[in-house]
Amino acid sequence: MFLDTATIYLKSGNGGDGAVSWHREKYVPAGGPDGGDGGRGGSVYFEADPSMNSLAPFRFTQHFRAENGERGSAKNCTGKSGEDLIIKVPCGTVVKDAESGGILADVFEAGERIKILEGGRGGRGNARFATAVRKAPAFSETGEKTVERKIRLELKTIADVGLVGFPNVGKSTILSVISSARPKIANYHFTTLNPNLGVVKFEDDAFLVADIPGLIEGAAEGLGLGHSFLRHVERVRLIVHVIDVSGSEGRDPAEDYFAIRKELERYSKSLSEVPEIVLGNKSDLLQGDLSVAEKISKAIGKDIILVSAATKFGIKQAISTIYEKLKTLPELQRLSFEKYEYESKDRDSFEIHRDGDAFVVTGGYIEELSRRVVLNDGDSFRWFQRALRDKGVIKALKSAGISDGDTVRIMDVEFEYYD
Ligand SMILES: Nc1nc2c(ncn2[C@@H]2O[C@H](COP(=O)(O)OP(=O)(O)OP(=O)(O)O)[C@@H](O)[C@H]2O)c(=O)[nH]1
Ligand SMILES: [Mg+2]
Repeated sequence: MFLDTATIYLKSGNGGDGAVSWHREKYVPAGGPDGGDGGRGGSVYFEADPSMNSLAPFRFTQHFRAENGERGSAKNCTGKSGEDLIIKVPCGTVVKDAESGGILADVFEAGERIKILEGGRGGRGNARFATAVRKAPAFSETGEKTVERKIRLELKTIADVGLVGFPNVGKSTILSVISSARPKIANYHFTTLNPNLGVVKFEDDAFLVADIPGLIEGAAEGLGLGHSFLRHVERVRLIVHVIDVSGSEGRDPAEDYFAIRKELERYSKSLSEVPEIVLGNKSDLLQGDLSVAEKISKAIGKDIILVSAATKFGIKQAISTIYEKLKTLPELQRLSFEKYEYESKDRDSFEIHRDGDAFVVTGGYIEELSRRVVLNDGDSFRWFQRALRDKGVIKALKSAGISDGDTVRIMDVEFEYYD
């Protein structure tokens, strides 16, 4: 099954906790603190894999977690870092935050690796909290916990040329004669159910062609195979619009042409501005009467390159025209977008507000502190008070009008304030 969108859940690894430990050696009583730091959590990356062409692997596997960092241990041993998680996706996968729709990455070039989620920081061991006055800190820091993110993947195929046109005009047949792709070909509508890619070799060069199926009038509103495949035309450099000049199905090729143009325009203005070449296929059925083709060309106001995928008439010429045209067009480019940033963790700010008589201190700085504080440990609590003073929290409380005996609430603890 072809799948060009997927929703998955990603989580980078938590940081490991710092350790509390004391140096022990025979004949050395009361050694100093030697608890090591926790290891870093693994990060999550996406890597563009040119051998993949759909997001099918994400149909059944939706939860991905990088490894957590391990806790630190005695003898100042830092915990092992969590292994990074590398998830392979096809080239052209656009990664979005599912909640906000913000774009995190366009995984574009084969082999390219992009970090999506950063692993959590490891907590510091008690050895790191020792100072000249506090020789035996009995507390350490917990590792940073990471948050699971809901992610949306959208494949926007990267190709130089997009083959568009009404069903049954011969797009897949053309792809099969110009490239080594072997798409299904049959005399009914919607034979092709998902975009096919083919590499066209020309001179010593090559270009990539995508057969975009299922466009009919109303596609932008969901008719036919709907507009979902227009996503794959979005970033082609050149549109090759195929019409059936023979009108073999009793249809008017000029009308079909305008119907498809309308869908492209409805989908997006930029898509309608992509340069276009028109191929008049099934010319073998005209039996030499080229006046029909001239009429169509006049009606649509564009030159038509006559071809027959069945007899291969005009095919070489068409390939070389496409190739020459591509040479004049800008290279394929990744999306230009402003990278969505997850709110970077605020580790620095605090605020004070009143709750009845109490002074309540909250904010990112306080949460960071809470990773380090074991409140029933006197030593840790003293360190905490010191940190509040250094940070200017005490000063801010004073400006907020605190006086001796008032209650301060920070995290889960309340204490009385005395200067
Ligand atoms: N006579 C003639 N028949 C052709 C030519 N090219 C394709 N056909 C026939 O037209 C029918 C449709 O061809 P496909 O290549 O499947 O058409 P398509 O545009 O890919 O169609 P969908 O996948 O349904 O959108 C098949 O029966 C082909 O054999 C041609 O140049 N001449
Ligand atoms: Mg087809």
